[in-house]
Amino acid sequence: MVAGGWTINGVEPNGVPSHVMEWIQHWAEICQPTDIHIMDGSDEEDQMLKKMMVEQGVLIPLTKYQNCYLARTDPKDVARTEARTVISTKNKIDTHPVTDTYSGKLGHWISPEDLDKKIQSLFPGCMNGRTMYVIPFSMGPVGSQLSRIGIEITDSAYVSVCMRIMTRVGRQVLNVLGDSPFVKGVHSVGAPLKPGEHSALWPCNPDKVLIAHKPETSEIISFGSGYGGNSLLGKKCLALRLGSSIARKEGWLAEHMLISGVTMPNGQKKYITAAFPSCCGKTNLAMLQPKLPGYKVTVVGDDIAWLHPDENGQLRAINPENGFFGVAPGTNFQSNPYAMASIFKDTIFSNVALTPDGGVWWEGMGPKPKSCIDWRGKPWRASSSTPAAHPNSRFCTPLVNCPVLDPAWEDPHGVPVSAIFFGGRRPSGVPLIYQAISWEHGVFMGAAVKSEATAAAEFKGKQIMHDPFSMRPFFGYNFGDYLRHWLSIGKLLKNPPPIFMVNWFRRGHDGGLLWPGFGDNIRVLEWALNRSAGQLPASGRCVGWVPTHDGLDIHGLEESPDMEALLATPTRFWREEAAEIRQYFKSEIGDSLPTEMWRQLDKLDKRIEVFSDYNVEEDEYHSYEPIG
Ligand code: OXD
Ligand code: MN
Repeated sequence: MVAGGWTINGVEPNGVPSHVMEWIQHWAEICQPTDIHIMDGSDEEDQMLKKMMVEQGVLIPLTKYQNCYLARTDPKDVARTEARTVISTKNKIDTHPVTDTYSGKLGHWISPEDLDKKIQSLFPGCMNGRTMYVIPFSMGPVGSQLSRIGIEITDSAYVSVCMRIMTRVGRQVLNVLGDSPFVKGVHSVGAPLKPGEHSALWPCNPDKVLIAHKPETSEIISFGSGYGGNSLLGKKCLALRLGSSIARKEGWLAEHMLISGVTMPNGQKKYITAAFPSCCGKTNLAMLQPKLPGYKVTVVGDDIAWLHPDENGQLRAINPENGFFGVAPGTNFQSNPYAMASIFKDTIFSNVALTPDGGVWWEGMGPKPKSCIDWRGKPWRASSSTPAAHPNSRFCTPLVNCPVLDPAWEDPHGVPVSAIFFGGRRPSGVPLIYQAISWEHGVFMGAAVKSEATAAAEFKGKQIMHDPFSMRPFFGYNFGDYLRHWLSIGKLLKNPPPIFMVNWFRRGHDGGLLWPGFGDNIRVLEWALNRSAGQLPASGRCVGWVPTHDGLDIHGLEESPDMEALLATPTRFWREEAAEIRQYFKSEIGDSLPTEMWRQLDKLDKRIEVFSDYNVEEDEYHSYEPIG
């Protein structure tokens, strides 16, 4: 059948609401695809698309596993492109907190007029020679009051099959949508084909990448990149950037957080959420295998949490996603046995190495294979000096594969949250764990998060960057307003969950990590949950409440950790840290910063002086030499 001249799956698009059809037709006229395919989300469709991509050489079947495939991206299209990710609002101040000294770091603003001009220069004819896939998807359980419906148009079959893993895709979504509005996502790899021309295996247009968001009209426009964070529009674009803006208007929070259930030896179960910057171990913590007897951790989500205060003043969380888009390097049977148990079925790997037996390998997975094909498709040997897998290579796996998926993972009302964690990679100065003194102090701690840069975006090296709430690349609106919103949510909660900061990455004099991490992180969670229940004393320090030196259960650890070094709050470090935070607040957030945040910073300054005698002295700070 035809709509405006286009064949749609060769059939009548029954059941597609007319406002959706009009929108599809509008973009088809601009992008000029060869044909249109509206996804029904069925297994048959999935198999058909994968078969087609295998024939084209876009996907390589991994014969060692069940229904698993490998994709290799263009080497220029391997991570989120933060510098080309923009938010478009009528007024700049609604996107970015500082109006005079624009730095772009807390949201890149573009005017609607300039964005329209860019769209007009990029999209006409961009899908020539390609199929336009239309993907109706639900973020959150289909039909839940807390879920949101989006539709993504894309000319990438890879994006279509990955979206089917990461979100709930199909006709049932359109049935629930009816004639309601939806989030409109348009994506093109930006590589039109002339008649008779063959497509590159990974078409993209790195010089022209644009990832744009229009919170005022609920639209996402993505051009030139097929990399997941840029092209799977339900994830960062909808669930975080537009999501945070919708959440502000509606009185909830959209956060870059995992959600997990922790069952304690007494059988009590508590849910936690935790925000860490990209590539800092959210997936590992989300499905941690506890090294303390009697504990069990179950996962609701590993990347995004939508947090709603319910009518009783309890904070509740849903995971809007349906899959894991996890970082492969470093994942192994020790660091994350449950991820390893999840990913060798129904998974699409991107940019990992291919082993001779039709399997995959990455750095930190286990013993090196003698030889393999690296992520660029080139022969690789164990003696090679380049990595076999890209540091930001990924597995895209359905949540249902996870053996420790929480029974309430699809509860339409969400799970109750008992504690909130922030964290980052901090080689020195920041204790293994500390607890905020109040909700307001916790919001300040979130605002002051810093972390070493990782491979998830285009940054190079190990510089320590501010990443407030681990949301720096994902804020959909003015960061000062975001902080005000967090402060106001605290007032809606009857018992606001306690807020903690954790740092698994502190290093000792020799540059080695002081804490074993992974399954032993349960020892830290145990302390936090006992603190939440008011069952433990703690030591008041400049940063907040720190465990007493025997506060954490460290029995049974192979090597006794240096708890003194792990929990130290060196005065000189914290003086410099507080001064640097003040500078950051002033230059990056300026007048938008709520006065409560200045108050919290003044209090930190005071506590640093009051507690200055207490600390293990500065040698710990000075002796640290960054490694690598
Ligand atoms: C991700 C990221 O892919 O944060 O989750 O980059
Ligand atoms: Mn993430």
